[in-house]
Amino acid sequence: MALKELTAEEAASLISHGDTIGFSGFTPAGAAKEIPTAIAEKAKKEHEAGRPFKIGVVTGASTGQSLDGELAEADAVSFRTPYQSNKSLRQSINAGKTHFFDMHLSQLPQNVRYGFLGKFSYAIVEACDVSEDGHIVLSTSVGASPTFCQYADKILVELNEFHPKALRGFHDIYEPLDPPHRRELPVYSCSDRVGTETIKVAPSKIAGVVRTNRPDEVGGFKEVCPITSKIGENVSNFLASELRKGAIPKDFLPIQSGVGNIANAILGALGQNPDIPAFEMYSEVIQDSVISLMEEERIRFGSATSLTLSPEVLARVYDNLDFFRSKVLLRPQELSNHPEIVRRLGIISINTAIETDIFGNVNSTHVMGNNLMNGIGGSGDFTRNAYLSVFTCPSVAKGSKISTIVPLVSHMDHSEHSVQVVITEQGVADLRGKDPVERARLIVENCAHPEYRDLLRGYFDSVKDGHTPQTLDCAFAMHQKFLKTGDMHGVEWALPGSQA
Ligand code: 0RQ
Repeated sequence: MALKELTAEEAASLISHGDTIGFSGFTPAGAAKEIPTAIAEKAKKEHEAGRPFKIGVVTGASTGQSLDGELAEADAVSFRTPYQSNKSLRQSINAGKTHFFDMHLSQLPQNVRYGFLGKFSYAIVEACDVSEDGHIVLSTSVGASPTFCQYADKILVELNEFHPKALRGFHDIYEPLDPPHRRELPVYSCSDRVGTETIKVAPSKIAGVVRTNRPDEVGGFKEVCPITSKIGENVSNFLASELRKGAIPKDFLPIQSGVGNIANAILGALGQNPDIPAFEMYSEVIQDSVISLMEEERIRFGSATSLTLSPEVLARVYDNLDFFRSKVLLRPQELSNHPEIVRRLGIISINTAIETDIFGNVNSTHVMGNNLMNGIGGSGDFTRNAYLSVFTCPSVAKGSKISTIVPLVSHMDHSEHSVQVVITEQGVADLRGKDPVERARLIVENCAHPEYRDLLRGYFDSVKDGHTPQTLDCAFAMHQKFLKTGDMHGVEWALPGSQA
């Protein structure tokens, strides 16, 4: 049976108001592009004609402008999960026009299978190849696409000829059985292959194939700056000292590293540290610095769910696919982020915080308590289950008007029970085995910016009672000061014996 070829507009015409769609994409890598843009156009026409048109958008994680951006700008997203990083969509969410609920990325596929998110009418997935007998070869990410394809009523494939068909073999497609039949996930080392190269579906389920030739919409990374470089150096020196102490096995452990400029700088620093042996990655995302370190043989293997590479670096990979074939596996996010595997492999997790409080609670998702930034992503999957969990961030934000070290986080994603080490450009606070008072001292003295240290010392020094030196009256005074004046400096604690 030949698969039916459609234009993007024809594909979009199949989508109805109220549908929930599972789109491919984990970061802009491998995200559907052509059909979501056509759906956005359809939405605008429907709105002009006075008819409602909004869909539920479920993806692996963030996507590109053609998906989240176009749909949000067309006011076509009724609800969205599990992670986004698009400016227009963020505005729509923070304006209350799009319902967004956050979720640990490893849990999304099982929540779909369990029916927690309702019925999915279509899976819309980008592929580098699709066969008449229903084998779909994904492109630069796996994300939740295997689950979307199995669970949705119908599938639309974006066959993107920008990606070589020779990507076949880079994917390891596996879905666990659901409870009460679930068994252990058989990944015992980063490079264990446990599944298949393709997603296999009944050909009759494929409603159409739309041909495209478009690169992923991945932006480049900012150059490493003195702050991110110092954070990277602090992380790599800390891990090297743990290795010397024997707290990390001598062959080292797999690294999970967050996505973004700070994470890119940290990986670069780890790779350059001669005291750290060549290592493996078991992470969500393989980004630019990982590829360079593979070429330099500093990273031996990378398991992830996406190849989130700037265009130049992806070109390097495509020019040398045979070299990378033995070094990279792309798995469903259910496996790349699975707590069981993270705990088994002994992963060292390194993620970025928006703010950290003096006790080690971390906010990864909200600015000043109410505005969503991106979402928790995989940071919770890894942090809670890591061998060693590290959070990094610059000690100040917005030209030092904001201290990222605060008395109490304005939103909590990772509690003090999961966060073991906090690292800024100022230094390292190793919180293991420390009580709340010791934690507060370490974080303020080692991680806070010198401009804010006296202020923070004044906060906890004045509280004499209780296990945790916290004062509910003043816990958010720094945030409130910023919201009123645009600057956290100069808070005066309304506490007896306090110093500003
Ligand atoms: O704002 O964009 O206007 O300049 O937040 O901050 O310092 O550039 O760092 O790009 O790494 O993002 C936590 C958001 C950090 C990200 C977060 C402002 C700052 C800047 C970005 P501008 P930076 P990053 C999965 C890993 C959650 C998901 C996760 C994230 C912008 O890392 O989404 O961990 N993490 N996934 O100015 C106000 C503060 C601020 C602040 C920073 N306290 N208040 N604004 N900003 N701190 C695991 C994997 O395996 C991939």
